[in-house]
Amino acid sequence: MKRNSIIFGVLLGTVLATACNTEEKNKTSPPNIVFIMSDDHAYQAISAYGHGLNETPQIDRLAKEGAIFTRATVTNSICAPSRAVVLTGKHSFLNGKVDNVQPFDWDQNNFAKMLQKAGYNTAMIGKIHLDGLPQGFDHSMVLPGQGHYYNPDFLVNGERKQFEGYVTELTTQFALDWLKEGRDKEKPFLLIYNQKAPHRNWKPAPKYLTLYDDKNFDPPSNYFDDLTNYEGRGTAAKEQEMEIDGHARWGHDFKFEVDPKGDSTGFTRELERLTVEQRAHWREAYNPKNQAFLEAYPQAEGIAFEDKEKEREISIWKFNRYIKDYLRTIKSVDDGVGEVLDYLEENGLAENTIVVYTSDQGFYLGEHGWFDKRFMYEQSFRTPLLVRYPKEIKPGTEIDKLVQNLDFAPTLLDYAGVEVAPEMQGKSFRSLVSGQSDEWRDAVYYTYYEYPSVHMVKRHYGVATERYKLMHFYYDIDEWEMYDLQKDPNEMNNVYNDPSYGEVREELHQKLEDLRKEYGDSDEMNQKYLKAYLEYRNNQQ
Ligand code: SGN
Ligand code: CA
Repeated sequence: MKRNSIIFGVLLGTVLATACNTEEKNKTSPPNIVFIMSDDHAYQAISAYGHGLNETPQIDRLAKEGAIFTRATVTNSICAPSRAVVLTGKHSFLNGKVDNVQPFDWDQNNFAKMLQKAGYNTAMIGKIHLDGLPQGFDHSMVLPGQGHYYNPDFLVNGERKQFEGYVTELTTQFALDWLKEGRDKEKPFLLIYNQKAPHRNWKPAPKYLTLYDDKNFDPPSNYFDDLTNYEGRGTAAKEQEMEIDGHARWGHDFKFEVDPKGDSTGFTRELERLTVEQRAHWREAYNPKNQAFLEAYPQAEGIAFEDKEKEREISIWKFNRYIKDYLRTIKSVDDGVGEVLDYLEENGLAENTIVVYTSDQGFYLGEHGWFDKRFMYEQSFRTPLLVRYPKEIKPGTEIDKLVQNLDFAPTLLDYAGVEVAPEMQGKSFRSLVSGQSDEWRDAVYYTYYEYPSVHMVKRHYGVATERYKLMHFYYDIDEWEMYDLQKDPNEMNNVYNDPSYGEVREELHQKLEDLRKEYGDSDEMNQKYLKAYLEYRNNQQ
């Protein structure tokens, strides 16, 4: 009897101690992280940013319940390099992935590896665009390269498998599967959940093929920038190849199987990837719209228009086809965010989970007449950023400081209580966003390398402060541009040679030099990467 009660007492003690420990663990346990990155999602197309273009009620939940960053930027506005910066916390010229073309070295350190070592269960689902098996993840299910919108292949821990369905919905489903059944529930988790959408060529989900059909979108005020040949800017703006009315294609981009001249566009071949039902459904949605256009504008291509008004109408029609498809793909991204947030809430995980929503860079939605990105001009330099963490971030927080994707790794490590690696160049914005500190950098550094290449955006680097921007375009030109964002938010007027900006210009030159020194960049570094790029491309051909 006595022995039994002693055993009982010991057992009870153990149970109580465990209960207390669990409670203790909950209070101090490291936060879970859901890091959501879409591809080419412009801040203009998130309703929380207030541009009135579309509604993204699910993404907006993060802004309402957490923080929205109004001047978050990237260090290099292109896909794979941006992802490399996010993972490594180092500028492109140090992590080596300066363009989409040359390989990424997965053997270097990244924040997922560090969290994994610190006891996190980690997964990467969706688009990553960095070749090789992702390192730092207990589970990975990624698209090879750009991936496909319809019936995509995924590399499931390195093994290629095709799945029937729509990529955005599948990516969400795989992320939820891992949250529900795949992860180790004894450990804190890091889920990187990356959508391919709204990347070119903007193929919407079956259920959204006719969304916005009854709407008309007005293009931005500088949509017809090309008509003045980019007056007030330099050669780089003039010589890009990313105009909606000029470089976007009837087939691939505007989804015509036969162009206005009656030629086949090659889009029929793209549709072969769809199942018979998907294809029939697709044609049911697009054929009538395309037919209506061809009837209204039988001479839309090949014949020079005498009628300026008609030309303008066609250009605006193209903008509408582009923006509607782009926004349709975002609708599915937004739905997915809602499903993941619901899962966290319904399972008691919302309180202790940091949710980040961002994009690999911004995008032009007709500003300057463009689609695509790459330039240090505002719309592609900036990226959306929303962060929810109820334990530390007050609902409705707005941050206008110059944070960058370079800061993501240090910030997430900081939240997780893991010491930031010394080689990381970003800065944790944890105390900034919690309101504990207001201290922040006053300038950020930018680099872009992928030229000559698709869209022909020239190599450049630059510095941005809250008000000004200074850029240097080099290689086949040698031109400086400078903008006063307060007076000229659309960046239409290069003031580099305006004498009244002489003093500001010198200050910006100094800042640029300081930042290049601080981060370890130089003209020699640019030459090294230029040489490697040209050699790599020669060897590929
Ligand atoms: C593809 C796109 C380009 C885009 C690059 C880079 N063309 O080449 O428009 O700029 O990817 O995009 S497409 O015909 O394939 O759609 S990135 O997001 O991967 O950097
Ligand atoms: Ca991208």
